[in-house]
Amino acid sequence: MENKILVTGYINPDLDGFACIFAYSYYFNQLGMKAVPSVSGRHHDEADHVLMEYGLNFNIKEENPEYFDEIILVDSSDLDGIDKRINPEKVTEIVDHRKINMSEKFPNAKVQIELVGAAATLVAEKFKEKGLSMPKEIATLVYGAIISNTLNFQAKVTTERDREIAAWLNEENNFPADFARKMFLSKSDLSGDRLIKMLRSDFAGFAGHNFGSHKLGTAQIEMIGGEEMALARKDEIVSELGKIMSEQGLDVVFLTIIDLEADQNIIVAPTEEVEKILSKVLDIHFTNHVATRSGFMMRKEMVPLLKEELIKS
Ligand SMILES: [Mn+2]
Repeated sequence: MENKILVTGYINPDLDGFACIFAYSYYFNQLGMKAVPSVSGRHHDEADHVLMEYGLNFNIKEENPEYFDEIILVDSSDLDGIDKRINPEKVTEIVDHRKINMSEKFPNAKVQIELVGAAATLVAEKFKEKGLSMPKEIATLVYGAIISNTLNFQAKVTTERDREIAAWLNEENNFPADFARKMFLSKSDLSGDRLIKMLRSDFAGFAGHNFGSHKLGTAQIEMIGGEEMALARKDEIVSELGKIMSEQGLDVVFLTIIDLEADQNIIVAPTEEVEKILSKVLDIHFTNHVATRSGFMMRKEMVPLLKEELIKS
C-alpha cells in the first residue's frame, strides 16, 4: 500500500503555519504523492479573517499522526508545541524559518531552515521551481501569510525572497490593494475583553533568564490605531501588567504596540522603575505610563537592548 504523508505544524497554527500546511500538501498531491493536511488545535483568528474575507473553503481537520508513516513539519522545528503523538523519528522533512530551533531532535528529517520572513515563502518557492501553478485559494493564504509575517514588508525580517514570491502571486491573482489593511484592521478590534486576551495570549516571559537581578516579560500587539487604544485603556493595561508581574515573578514588564499605519511603537509601562529603564534604553519619554517612539521596533529587537542595560544594573 502507498504511504500517506502527513503535513502539519504547531498546535494552534498562525496564518503562516496554516498556509504552509495546505500549500505543501497540495504540492505533493500535484506530484502524485498522497499527502494529507492536518491542523492541530485552533488556528489563529487571522487565518479565519482571510478565509472569510475571500470566501475560501478548506477541509480543516486534525489527523492522528500515529496513523502515518511519514510526517512533514512546516513552520515548526521544535518538539515543544507540536502534537505529542508525533514520533520524531517519523519526521522526514522540516521547512521552517526560525533561528532558534530543535531540528537535531528529528534524526531522519531533511531540514530546510532559512531565515526568510514567512515559512510560506519557502513552500511557494517550491511551486515556482517546479513550474507548478498555485490555485487561487492557496495563493491567497500564502500571500496573506507573507503580508502578516513581514508586517506588509515593513518588518526587519523581510527578505527579497518574500517580496519576490508575493509579487509572483500577485501577478497571477491580482489581490486587492487593501489586502494588508483589511487584514490588519481585523486584528485591531480589541474591544471588550479582547484586549486582555490578546495581551495575555502573546505575553512572552523570560522568567527562566536572569538579566542581572531582573526578570523581564513583554507583550506585543500589532494593530492600527494603537495610540488611541492605549490612551483610552491605559488603566486596564497597567493593572493587567501588574497582575502578570506578580503571577510570574517578573519585575520589568511592559506592553509594546506596533502601530502598522502610524509607523510607531506605543509603550505602556506599569511602574516608575520600568519607565526609567525603558526611557534610557529606547530614548523615549513617558507621560502617565504611556510613551511613543517613531519607527517600528519589534520585541525581538528590544529584548537584547534591555538585556544589555539590565545586566549592568
Ligand atoms: Mn512563521
